[in-house]
Amino acid sequence: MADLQALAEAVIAGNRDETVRLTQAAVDEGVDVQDIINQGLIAGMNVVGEKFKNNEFYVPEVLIAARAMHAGMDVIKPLIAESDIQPRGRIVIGTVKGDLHDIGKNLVKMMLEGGGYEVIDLEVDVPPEKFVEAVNEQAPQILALSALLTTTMPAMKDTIDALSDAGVRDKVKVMIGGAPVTQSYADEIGADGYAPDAASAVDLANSLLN
Ligand code: B1M
Repeated sequence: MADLQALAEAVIAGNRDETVRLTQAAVDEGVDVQDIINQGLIAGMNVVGEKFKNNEFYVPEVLIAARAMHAGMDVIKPLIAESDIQPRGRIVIGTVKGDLHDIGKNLVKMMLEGGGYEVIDLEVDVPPEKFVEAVNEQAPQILALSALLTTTMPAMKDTIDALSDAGVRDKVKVMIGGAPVTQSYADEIGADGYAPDAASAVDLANSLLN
């Protein structure tokens, strides 16, 4: 019988081969794809997120677990395409203009994907107008902005202002994060939320959509 608990544990351990094997075994046994995702792959990433928040896991463990999760997702992607499974929501993410740091942003992206979101990554040094364009073209529920430099934090405000100027501010929730960013800065610039780390970003996205 398919062991989704063992699948979740393989993700937590970052064991890519075992994750692929157990995902394929579950598929071969006809386990519902949604169950494989929710009770196996996402369940594992949820535990990884908790461990990261509690400082039991550090960046390398999270990256290795996310790699295993992605390998499992690759097994079931063709099945998702055939089914009517919808992602939890769509998120456009990027590091703001002038800022080239992407390690934290990539972690947030991976955790959001592990949380069941479709994530469109605009990468780094993204000008406000490119974020506006993505909101218009991709219609995400959430725009996620990352900044690692105190000097690029104002680009978060510029991006929110650009959304307002383009008349699309009320079409998307804006969440922000990055080492120098704070909740009070989020309040100051009119962002909808702030998350201090990648695991909290998933909790925040969930609460913004509820
Ligand atoms: Co830069 N850098 N860097 N750097 N760099 C810092 C950030 C710095 C604190 C180092 C220092 O001086 N002590 C400092 C910023 C000072 C400040 O502004 N207060 C700094 C500086 C000054 C610079 C340059 C200006 C250096 C120079 O050229 N003179 C330059 C700027 C380039 C540019 O961006 N235009 C620069 C360049 C670089 C590298 C290219 C060499 C490299 C980046 C490589 C890359 O990202 N691909 C680099 C690195 C690696 C760092 C440090 C060492 C590590 C950053 C990192 O990846 N942390 C950093 C010092 C440090 O932090 N010890 C430093 C790990 C990562 C997992 O954490 O990104 O915080 P973090 O992400 C976390 C949370 O913040 C949160 O979740 C993540 C996971 O928990 N989070 C979000 C992040 N985004 C989020 C979004 C969310 C929610 C949560 O919602 C949307």
